[in-house]
Amino acid sequence: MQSGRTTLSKFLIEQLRGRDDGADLGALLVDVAAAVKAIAAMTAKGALGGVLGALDARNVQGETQKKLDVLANDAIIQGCEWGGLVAGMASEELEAPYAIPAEFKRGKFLLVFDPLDGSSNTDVNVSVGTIFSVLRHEPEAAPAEADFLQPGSRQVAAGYAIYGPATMLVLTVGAGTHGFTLDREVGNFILTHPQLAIPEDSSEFAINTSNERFWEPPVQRYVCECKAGRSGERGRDFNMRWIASMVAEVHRILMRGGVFLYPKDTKDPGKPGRLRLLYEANPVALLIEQAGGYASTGRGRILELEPGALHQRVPVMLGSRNEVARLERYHAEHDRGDDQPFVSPLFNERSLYRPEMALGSGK
Ligand code: AFP
Repeated sequence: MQSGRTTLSKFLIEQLRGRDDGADLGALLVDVAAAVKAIAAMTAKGALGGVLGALDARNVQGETQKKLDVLANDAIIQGCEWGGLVAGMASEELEAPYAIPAEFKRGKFLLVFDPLDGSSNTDVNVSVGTIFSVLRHEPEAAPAEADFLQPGSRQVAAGYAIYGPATMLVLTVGAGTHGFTLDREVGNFILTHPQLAIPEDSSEFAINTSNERFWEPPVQRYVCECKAGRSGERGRDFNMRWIASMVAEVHRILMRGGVFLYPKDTKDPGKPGRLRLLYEANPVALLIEQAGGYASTGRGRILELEPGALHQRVPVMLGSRNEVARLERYHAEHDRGDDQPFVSPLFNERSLYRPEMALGSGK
């Protein structure tokens, strides 16, 4: 039964009708969706596509590039550069912004993306995704790097695709967060999850606990309390998940609540967090807030950060509002110096959590 289904194109026409540049924004998002379908097809082939594994190259972050990172990057650039809709693009895989070739008209938008988030998961057949953010660009001139450095609150659209058992596109144009499922036979994204809503409270957290000794005390306190469950401060048991693919964690949170944390740590003092502000944290923060959740660094709203560099990293804590608010409170108490050492009944005297443990050498 095809009739009565809302396709992505129909949804965009209805959502953007009457909005300045609405038709152009809709057309750009349709181009992004077409690129996403190409990436979905590549990832779905797995080992049969001959595209798994690493390249003998590193990206600007010094991370080993996977073949699929580069192919996904090319799919988005080639899918979006020709339509006269974007003035420039920036990607996790490119050191500097990509300038639109002279043969194509320049448009009013900037497209910023992580072509394949969690790409280390492709070799083990676990969900990966594409994250993107659309910003406005007023001048006629080719955009400089500084033009991309806009706070997340200025995004006109944001979304991600998740390549899992089903391929989904989750999107906001500033009026709620909505999920579309790819009908592979027909090739259309169909609205299947309108108006997603994240519960305010949750008992599920996601964090890479192998970094525990490098975290700041407020994060140690929060996680320690979650692990203590009903015998501790929180008075109820928590569940933990870690997929190592932010898109998949965020997707779970949009479906059933929870919190995802990639906090600042002392593992690599040169990196104030793992995730990149412009093409990971900002788009995901907008999606989460449009679904009623909250996204913070622990010390303030992610969407209000003034970016200082294209590949800037930030601490990320997002999901169910009351949990993220609690994390902000713990950071504030710690910064004021009035947080109490947390004593979990699960820990004996020797492994007692004390704030100064996190401030030590990190060994
Ligand atoms: P990539 O963007 O390099 O694929 O990294 C994925 C990611 O940034 C994010 O999706 C995960 O939450 C995180 O890395 C996983 O990191 P670790 O499990 O290695 O801590």
